[in-house]
Amino acid sequence: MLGQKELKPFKIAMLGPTGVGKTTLLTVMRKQMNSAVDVSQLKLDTGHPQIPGSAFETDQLLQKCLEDLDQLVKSKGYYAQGGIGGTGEPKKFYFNLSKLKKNASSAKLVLEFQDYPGGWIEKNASQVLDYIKDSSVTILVIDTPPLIHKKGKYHVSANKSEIVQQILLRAYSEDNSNKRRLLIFAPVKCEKYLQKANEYRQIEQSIRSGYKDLIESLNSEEFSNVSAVITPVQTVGNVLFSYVEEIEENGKTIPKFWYEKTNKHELAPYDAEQPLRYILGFALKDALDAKRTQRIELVNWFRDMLGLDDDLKTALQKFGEGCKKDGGFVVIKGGHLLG
Ligand SMILES: Nc1nc2c(ncn2[C@@H]2O[C@H](COP(=O)(O)OP(=O)(O)OP(=O)(O)O)[C@@H](O)[C@H]2O)c(=O)[nH]1
Ligand SMILES: [Mg+2]
Repeated sequence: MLGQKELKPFKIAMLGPTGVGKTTLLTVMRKQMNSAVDVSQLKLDTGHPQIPGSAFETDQLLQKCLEDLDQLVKSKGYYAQGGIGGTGEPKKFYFNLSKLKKNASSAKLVLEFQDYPGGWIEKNASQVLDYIKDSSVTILVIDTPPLIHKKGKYHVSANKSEIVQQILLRAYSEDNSNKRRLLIFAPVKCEKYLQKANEYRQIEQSIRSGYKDLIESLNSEEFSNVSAVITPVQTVGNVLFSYVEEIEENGKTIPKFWYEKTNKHELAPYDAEQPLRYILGFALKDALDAKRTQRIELVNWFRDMLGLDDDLKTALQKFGEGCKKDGGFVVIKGGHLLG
């Protein structure tokens, strides 16, 4: 039924172990996009226009997550408790972008975010590899307090950084298509490190040391098709990392990270739409360059981009230009691949 006019989505894979905040990031990204897109005349809707029920499904899921997240900032007591539960099965979230003030049939760019249980990076790694190979963008979600606190004492265990680096390098080397890729390091739960001027530098330094092998490898000629950026996201706002309780159990130390609430009991994500700005800038640049250099076969969603009217292109471009470039935001490599 989809026939020739099938709208191929632009694919984005989430990456990170269980509990780092992948689903939360998707939830707040959607929440903040609404306010961010107005100025650039873009409209963000949920769902894939050609998959019946996908809008309802994405909406329902995000709404539930939003309610649960709300409870994290609104719960009684000094420390933040609760939040959303783990993802039990793989889920695709669809967002589509169109020009504001156009009818439903006007041009659209469809984004497909692949979410799944974080435990899969160990238990079902081949599936995770396939998701990454198949996507143009990977969002590596990083739990920031374990990355930074006590010089990253709990980084390897909380962020499973060794496994994650192996998976990424494998996926990128095994892919022979040479398509352009964007890797987004997304440190989340980083409110505490963005309160005082210059503390944010710790985030970049810690990522550069915590993912040293990966970043060094990506700098080789083999990966000239890969661009990498850091976009810190204050996922919930008003909840700050406080301290680590080290619980001894069967001779092992299990860390519990405690977060304290500010006196503002509201969900206030900050910069959650930034990854999306980078993604759209990258996607548009890829499509426009492919058109110029006739690399059409590399960009399978590109034919649909061709169908985008000039207004939508301009709106996307404008939105992409809103990418932050300092205050913790860093282009690690491949700046020329970004919009
Ligand atoms: N304090 C604090 N907690 C957060 C933040 N973001 C997420 N959480 C909580 O961390 C827990 C894990 O978040 P999820 O988004 O479910 O993590 P996930 O990566 O999707 O985990 P899996 O689905 O199991 O792979 C939830 O209880 C969230 O409410 C944050 O910014 N601050
Ligand atoms: Mg999840």
